[in-house]
Amino acid sequence: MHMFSQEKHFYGGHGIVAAQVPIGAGLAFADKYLENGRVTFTYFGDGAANQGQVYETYNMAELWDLPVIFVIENNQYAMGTSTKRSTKSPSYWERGAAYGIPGEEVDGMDVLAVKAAGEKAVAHCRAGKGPYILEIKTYRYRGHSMSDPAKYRTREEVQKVREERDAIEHVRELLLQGKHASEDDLKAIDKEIKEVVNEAAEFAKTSPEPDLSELWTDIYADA
Ligand SMILES: Cc1ncc(C[n+]2csc(CCOP(=O)(O)OP(=O)(O)O)c2C)c(N)n1
Ligand SMILES: [Mg+2]
Repeated sequence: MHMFSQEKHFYGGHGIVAAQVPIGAGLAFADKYLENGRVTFTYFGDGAANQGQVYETYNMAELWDLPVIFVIENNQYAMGTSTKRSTKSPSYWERGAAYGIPGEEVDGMDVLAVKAAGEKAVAHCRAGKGPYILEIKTYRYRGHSMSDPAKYRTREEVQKVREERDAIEHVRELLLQGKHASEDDLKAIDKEIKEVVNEAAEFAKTSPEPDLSELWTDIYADA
């Protein structure tokens, strides 16, 4: 199940790993054509970054100077293996060089670094210079799904990242040290977020199942 909101220009996720990359470039193509000044962010993982369609997209995006930012969320793991076992070149953003697309590595655990890199990439696109790649270095705490025993790493590794590099803990420290917020303010935010999530979960659980006829909505087939 994926979220989608045309009104908010949020075009969802896709069940096919990396399929969102050419779709993101397509949206950027439309924006360029319509001259509306918009920039598209298209997000994908380290696993997805080894899919062929990513590189077909890079070629076209750079050829047509599309206003698209490719955000690689490198959390070090794909479905059941680590980047170390699956990937020859450890630096994903550098692959843009083959197509003339600039990019950089960003500390994904540092909110201010991510903000600054995002702004730089948007300015690049808005200046008509074409696509940009941001490789966001982060970490995946949980397995791929309920059935992932995560045998590809140790518990100690996960614990160490939680203790030393956690992104939320980092922003918490920045806010407290800079006196932008008190412990109580942060507790109130936590409480509010829990309420929003609980309400959304309750809404999903209590909503009626779609009618069976919906199975055919927006499905087309040639006989
Ligand atoms: C084309 C395709 N192959 C395989 C899968 C199964 N699959 C779902 S997620 C996933 C791994 C994705 O890893 P990554 O891109 O690193 O994303 P992460 O879950 O770490 O954010 C795979 C192989 C799929 N959905 N689509
Ligand atoms: Mg990953």
